Amino acid sequence: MKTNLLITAIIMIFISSCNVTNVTIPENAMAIIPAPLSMTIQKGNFLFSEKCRIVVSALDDDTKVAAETLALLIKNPTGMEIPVIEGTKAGRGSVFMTLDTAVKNNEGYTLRITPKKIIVRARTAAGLFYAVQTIRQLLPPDVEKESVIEGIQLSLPACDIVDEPAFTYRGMHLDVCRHMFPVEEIKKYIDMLAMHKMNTFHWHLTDDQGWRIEIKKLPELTKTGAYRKETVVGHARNKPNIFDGEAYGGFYTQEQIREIIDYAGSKFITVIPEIEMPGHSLAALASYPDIACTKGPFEVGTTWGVFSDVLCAGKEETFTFIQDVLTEVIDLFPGKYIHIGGDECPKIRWEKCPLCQKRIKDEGLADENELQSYFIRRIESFVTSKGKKIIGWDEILEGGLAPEATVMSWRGTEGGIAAARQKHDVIMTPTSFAYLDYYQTEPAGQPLAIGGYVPLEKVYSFNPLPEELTAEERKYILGVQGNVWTEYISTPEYLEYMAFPRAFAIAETGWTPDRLKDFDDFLARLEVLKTRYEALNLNYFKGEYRDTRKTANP
Ligand code: TNX
Repeated sequence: MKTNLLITAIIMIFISSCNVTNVTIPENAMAIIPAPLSMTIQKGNFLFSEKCRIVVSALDDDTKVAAETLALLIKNPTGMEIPVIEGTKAGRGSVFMTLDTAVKNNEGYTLRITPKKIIVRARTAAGLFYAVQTIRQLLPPDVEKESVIEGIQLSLPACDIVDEPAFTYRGMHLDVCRHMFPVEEIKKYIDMLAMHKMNTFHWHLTDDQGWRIEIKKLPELTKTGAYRKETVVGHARNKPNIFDGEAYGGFYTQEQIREIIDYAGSKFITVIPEIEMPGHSLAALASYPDIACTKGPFEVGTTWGVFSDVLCAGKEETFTFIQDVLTEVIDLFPGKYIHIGGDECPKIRWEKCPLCQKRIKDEGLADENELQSYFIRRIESFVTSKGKKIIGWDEILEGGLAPEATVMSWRGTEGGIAAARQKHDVIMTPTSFAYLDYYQTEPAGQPLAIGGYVPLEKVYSFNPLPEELTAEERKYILGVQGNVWTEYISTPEYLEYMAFPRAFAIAETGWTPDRLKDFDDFLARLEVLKTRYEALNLNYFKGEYRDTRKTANP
């Protein structure tokens, strides 16, 4: 089997486009991303046949989802309907999925494939689902096509895999405010996360340039706040700005949002909604100007950047407004986190606003930074009262952290280090490794992007555990996330081009322990998986994956 994989890998490289980075295939190249903890190849193959049953030790809603995911993978190309049954017994050629507390990691699994049967053990249904994703990557790419292929035989190499994630949080973010994407595209994005064992989709739903979530109590948010009159053309830093003169906008209804949450849930992915405050709020101010410090009127943003008009921290109406929004958001999203933004909030309106200044005085706050902390703390206590937790960008450290807040470290890892030292949970998402809106290769010849340079190799090289932290402090690092801001990403095709394969490197960073990561090996596995991405019609980037600037200036 080793030789077969090796040959497949070599053939794949041979037929792939000439633009591809040169890689040598290591002997053990089983093309699984993220790489499993351990894997031993055994003799022979397992063949899926009509006799196959998927036998689950305890059939509840979640284990059923995991088992049916496998049944569907087999059904798509073969047309065979493999029954999912509860129990412990079945004939030769069956798959046994067992919930087993001997597997210590909540998302871990063991997978034994022999010529006679497949045995999957996991502590939870999520672990069973991840084992299915491993099986998926070992099956031929034809399983992705959703159409029956005459005479196809689905076989798997006999092997033993023991696997578990290094981190509990493995996420991808998507900004739908600067540009929106159809529900179907968001599902495709979620599919790619699930296939690579990620468990979180961070959905950035409100910003200056558009409010994208229906809030029934506040209809102006989607009537006014969801539309901008035009959009800047080219890079926003090219002054004077030129505009396209075309209205842009839209929003997701609560029904569509539920559809996406359920879809993600069926792939063991939690959706974290982000509602930005107190900055990045022009769309809200355009809808409800009374929650600003000054009179307005305000317009939904038409260019990119940071705007001076923000939510007023002095007015009680502001807090009523946010609580009304969050009440509906909390009802919709079943996960434990609500992301409240907190980034890039200029303080110049607050400095001049009598109500904000009164608040500073009344609350005994030192300055506007502490006013921002007051704001976030108040929101946190509301969110906590509803049984949820907040996440905020690292600016929420300035002026003091809210007691239970989780910090998303984006301006480098410093914010994350400071938060972990204060015993707060941290998610690492630093610009220089995890901003997938930045160029992934030399900008010349590339479609317009925001700037920067974050090639695949750079993304892959990230270690979320900072050396500066003690072992005790490192426990607060929950994991890693890639961010896709969409100022310059306006189509599904371009979204896929920017996000993939860099998101797969994020997935491996979240799953595979740092000591087992190897970029050349990752590239070799990526080459093999490319036929699968082709079958899925994924417009992933196919250019230079290495960090050539690093090579140029060692
Ligand atoms: C900074 S990251 C922002 C976003 C921009 C992004 C562009 C963060 C918390 N704020 O509003 O879209 O840079 O890379």
